[in-house]
Amino acid sequence: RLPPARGRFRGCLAGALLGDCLGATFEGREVVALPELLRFLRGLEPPGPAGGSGEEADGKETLCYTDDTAMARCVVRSLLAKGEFDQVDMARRFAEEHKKEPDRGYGMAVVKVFKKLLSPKCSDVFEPARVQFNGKGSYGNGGAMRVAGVSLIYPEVQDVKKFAKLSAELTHANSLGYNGAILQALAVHLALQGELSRESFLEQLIGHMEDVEADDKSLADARAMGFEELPFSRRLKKIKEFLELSTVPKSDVLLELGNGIAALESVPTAIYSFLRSMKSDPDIPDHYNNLQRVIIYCISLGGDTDTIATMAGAIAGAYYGEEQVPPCWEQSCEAFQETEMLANSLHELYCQRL
Ligand code: R7I
Ligand code: MG
Ligand code: MG
Ligand code: MG
Repeated sequence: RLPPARGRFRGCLAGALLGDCLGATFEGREVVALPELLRFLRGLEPPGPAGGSGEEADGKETLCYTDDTAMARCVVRSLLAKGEFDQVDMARRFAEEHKKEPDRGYGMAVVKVFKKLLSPKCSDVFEPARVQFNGKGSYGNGGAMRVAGVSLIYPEVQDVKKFAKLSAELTHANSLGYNGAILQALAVHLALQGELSRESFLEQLIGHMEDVEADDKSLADARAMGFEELPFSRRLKKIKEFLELSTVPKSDVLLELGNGIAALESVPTAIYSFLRSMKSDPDIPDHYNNLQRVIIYCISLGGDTDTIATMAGAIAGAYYGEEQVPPCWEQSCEAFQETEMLANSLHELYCQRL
């Protein structure tokens, strides 16, 4: 088996960073008007030959990354430092990162987990997550938003599933949270293999998730939350229906897939955004490439824009590679130079494991 090109690893981390930094500008807005979004994006580009006023690049504001990237980098750095998943090391990095920079926009509840993890009395790093929400565990998208690194170090799909779950369980003990992380990790894993059609991409995800969601805890958690059985698999099937239509109104996407802070209302939306953007979109100017189209579409949905765009950006970046990462977008992002080094090291470890 040949390893995927290094440019896919760089594309993945760069796409994730772009989604977070660009999406953060619009996070929590119910409606994002496309003309406003496109105007914002034009502001990141160097002025054209006609409009060069001389105050480009260095006069521009840096777009800060949020908790999504802060935690994604903890995952990556832990995997690189240990050479494999290490629950104690990863948990410590999450907690220390939050302590160092608490104002990155973290989820309201997860902060309690970080505080407990830093206590010397904490002997089981999974325990603080288990007691969240009266013992139900969080179903937020925090496990999924940061998981891409797992797919960039483990070539085997069983490992991707196993360690995506464990990395998520450090903060998200509800299966509706960690199953979202498994789904996102599987999407990055498949994207890394490259030229898959959207049909077979979805078929493979559905096959895996029907198996993942059939376990007792997943069935019980879905029931307890009042959801239908196999809720992620069901949304993947809805995506298949959407992709067969020539146009899908935004309102239908929001109704069926969502744009919320729950993993169930955001991971399938990110996957749909990636798959739909393989084809052009009459509302998005043609000079934007596929990766740009993915991020523009995610942000245009409103809601949890940084997180949906970072997840879709990771998938699209792995699929299209670094060639589609526009330098002017990337250079607008805080600490963008770090992605290249981290991605190169992940690629090296991935190749060693193959
Ligand atoms: O999932 P998490 O890390 O948050 C990630 C989100 C992303 O959008 C980031 O960009 C950032 O803005 O936050 O953090 P959690 O605090 O575990 O979950 C996020 C939110 O989901 C919680 O604050 C709750 O509002 C909600 N939530 C729940 N609400 C009720 N019952 C998660 N689980 C539950 C629950 O069981
Ligand atoms: Mg965020
Ligand atoms: Mg968010
Ligand atoms: Mg580059």
